[in-house]
Parts: sequence; C-alpha cells; structure tokens
Amino acid sequence: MIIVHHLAASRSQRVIWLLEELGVPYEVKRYERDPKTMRAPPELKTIHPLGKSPIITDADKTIAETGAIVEYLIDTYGHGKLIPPSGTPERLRYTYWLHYAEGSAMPPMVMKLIFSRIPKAPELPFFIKPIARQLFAGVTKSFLDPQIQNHIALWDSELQKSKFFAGDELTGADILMSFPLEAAASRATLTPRLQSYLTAIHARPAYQSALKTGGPYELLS
Ligand SMILES: N[C@@H](CCC(=O)N[C@@H](CS)C(=O)NCC(=O)O)C(=O)O
Repeated sequence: MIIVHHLAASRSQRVIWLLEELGVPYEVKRYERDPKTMRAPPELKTIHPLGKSPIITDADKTIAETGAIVEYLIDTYGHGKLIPPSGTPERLRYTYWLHYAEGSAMPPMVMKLIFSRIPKAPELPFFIKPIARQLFAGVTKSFLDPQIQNHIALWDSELQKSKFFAGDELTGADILMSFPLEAAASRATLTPRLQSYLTAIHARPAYQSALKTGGPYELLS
C-alpha cells in the first residue's frame, strides 16, 4: 500500500490529487505544522532525513521530492495515463514543466513568503523591524516581483498553445505546476487565462476528492 506522508496545507496535496487521478489505492498519514513556525514536525525526519513533505513509502521504497514522486507513480501505476507518448514534442514539454515547477518557479515564491515573514518574527529586536521591513520590501519590489511576473507571463504564453502545460490532456506536468500557480495566486495577480486554468483544474472530481482527503488547504501569502 502506498502511504503519502502529507503535511497540512502543503505541496503534498498534489500527490494525493495524482493518486486520485490514477485511481490507485493509498493511505494518507497527516502531519500538522508547528503553529508558530509553520515548520513540519520532527517525526517527518524519521521517514526521510530532510523532514519535508511530500514523502511516499511504497513497500520497501521511500521516495521524496514531488517531481520524483510524480514520475515514480506515473511510471509504476499510470499504464500510459497522465504522460505524453515518448518521442513527441508534448513529452519534452512534460519533462520541462515537471522539473521547472520546483526548480525554477517555486524559489521566488518561497523567497517572497520568507521575506514577508522575517520582519514580523517575534525574536527580531523591535528597532531592527522597520529596517528589515524596508529592506525586504525593497528586494521584493525590485527583484522578486518582476521575476514572478516573468514566470506568470511564461505560463500564460504556454497555455495559449494548448489547454494544458504539455498538450491538450492533463498530465503530471499540470499536477506539478498547480502549486506554483496556487502560490502565485496568493502572492501576485494571475492573468485571466491562468485563473480560468486554475478554476478548471480545481473543478476536477479527483482534485475535489483529494481536498477532502488532504484536509484544509489554505496557502500562506
Ligand atoms: N522541492 C521539494 C520541497 C519540499 C518542501 O519544502 N516541502 C514543504 C511543504 S510545502 C515542507 O515540508 N515544509 C516544512 C518544513 O520545511 O519544515 C518538493 O517538491 O518536494
């Protein structure tokens, strides 16, 4: 039995969604975040040394990193579902977006989140807070926001070519890309095309079942 080690309101929601799309049986072990730090609980480190979610276990295998998990599940249980045929242009797009989601899209989203939270940290001396706020607001405005806008423009132009990120069918690439889009929706303004895309994937029955299984899914902004 596949076990998804799922951290509340996190990237691992995508793995549950994928398993629902594939119709493969699985169990979810849910972990709550520390309410102060929002970090994962230490017991996640007993499953994988980094203690980050998602992680899956499947018989004797332990797999971390969303992209690797999605590749493994589609290769092992997909029977050709959710992946374009090899050798096609869509397959290359699939590989690109699968890697790009965590490798390029998420870093500026995470940085923006961290930069907005540091000035509010209770352990920061009060006289540093206004300086920190100004510094991080400056970096966000001059560096992170333009980067995020670049990414949004890239996604928009890709979805002008086809309904999904790797062609006209939903694939694992869309499952990976859902999280950067959701993160961007909470930290920037999406184009109408990207908003419609998000609405469409959120309306999928498998996405809705995954939400029921994974529990409340409010991203930090
Ligand atoms: N690139 C990794 C990122 C893993 C990651 O940062 N997971 C977050 C969940 S959104 C986490 O576990 N955060 C809690 C922590 O770092 O304590 C992946 O896609 O699996």
